[in-house]
Amino acid sequence: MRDFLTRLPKAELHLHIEGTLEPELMFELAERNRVDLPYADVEAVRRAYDFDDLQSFLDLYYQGMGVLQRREDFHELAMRYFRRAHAEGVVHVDLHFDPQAHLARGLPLAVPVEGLYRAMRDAERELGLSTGLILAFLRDRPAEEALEVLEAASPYWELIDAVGLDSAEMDHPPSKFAEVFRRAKELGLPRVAHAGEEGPPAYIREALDCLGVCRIDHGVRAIEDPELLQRLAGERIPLTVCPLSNLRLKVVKELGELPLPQLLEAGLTLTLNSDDPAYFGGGVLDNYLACQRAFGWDEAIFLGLARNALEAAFMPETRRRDLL
Ligand code: ES4
Ligand code: ZN
Repeated sequence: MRDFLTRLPKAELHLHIEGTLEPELMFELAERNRVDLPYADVEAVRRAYDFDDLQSFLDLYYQGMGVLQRREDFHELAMRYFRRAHAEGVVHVDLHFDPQAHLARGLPLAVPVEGLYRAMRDAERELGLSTGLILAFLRDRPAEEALEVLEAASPYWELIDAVGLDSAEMDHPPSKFAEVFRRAKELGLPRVAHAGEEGPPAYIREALDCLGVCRIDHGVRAIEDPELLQRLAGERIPLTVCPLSNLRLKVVKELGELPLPQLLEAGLTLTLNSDDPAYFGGGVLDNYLACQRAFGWDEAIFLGLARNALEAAFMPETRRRDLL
């Protein structure tokens, strides 16, 4: 099964590039950029990755990315991830990045965007990997700031494949960002949003109704709302679920508690993704393997999940035809 799942052409649709920062690179960049880290060594960093919930993870995630200072740092971060993903049989990645987290540290927008974009082109040329770029807004910051970032990104609108919504979900409903997402729609940008990870099913409805999203990131709490399940199935809205993330952030105590078999039974379009692989102990393949162990799924189910991801990915139709 491991061989089959490795060879299966997979697309990753839910990945935060800043969440691919492994402790080894964190230390290298801290030294190179003279940034102080509150850890003695790589093992101490790994020991700190014991999270109670989403917020306790986000605190370390925003702190860790402080070592990313130059275009080259973002390029190296992304290339290391792309090489790893390629070796696991990943053929396409839609990556989120968090511009506000970098702007708040005093970096110009050009630093993350140009570093990441160059890595995306290099990965295409060197690895044959296609990629899509998702500019994510931080939902625990003001909506006005998100709108300013979207406008400030005008030199890069052509390079961006979609906008997204991430960070702390509770008390930051999607409706808060209705105006920002209206503007993104006006610019012709597809929209996605995290919803129903820690937040209630009502947030998934809002993401659909107020933001016009074409995919829901996470969405596992849809299981609590039968009417919503029917709608997600009927409109074929893909959910980008991240099993190891849900486990490490204590959304569930064991993988087997995740309602993935029930969501499939209800006819939903699921995809399997890694979210923040450096922090949650695994990449895409590990997430596939963990589901195999937890749910005993056969090859046909995994073929269907991988196909769902290729169908929902932000990639040129010519590329999709080649892959499907
Ligand atoms: C995230 Cl797991 C998760 N949820 C929400 N926002 C995020 N940003 C990075 N990882
Ligand atoms: Zn996420």
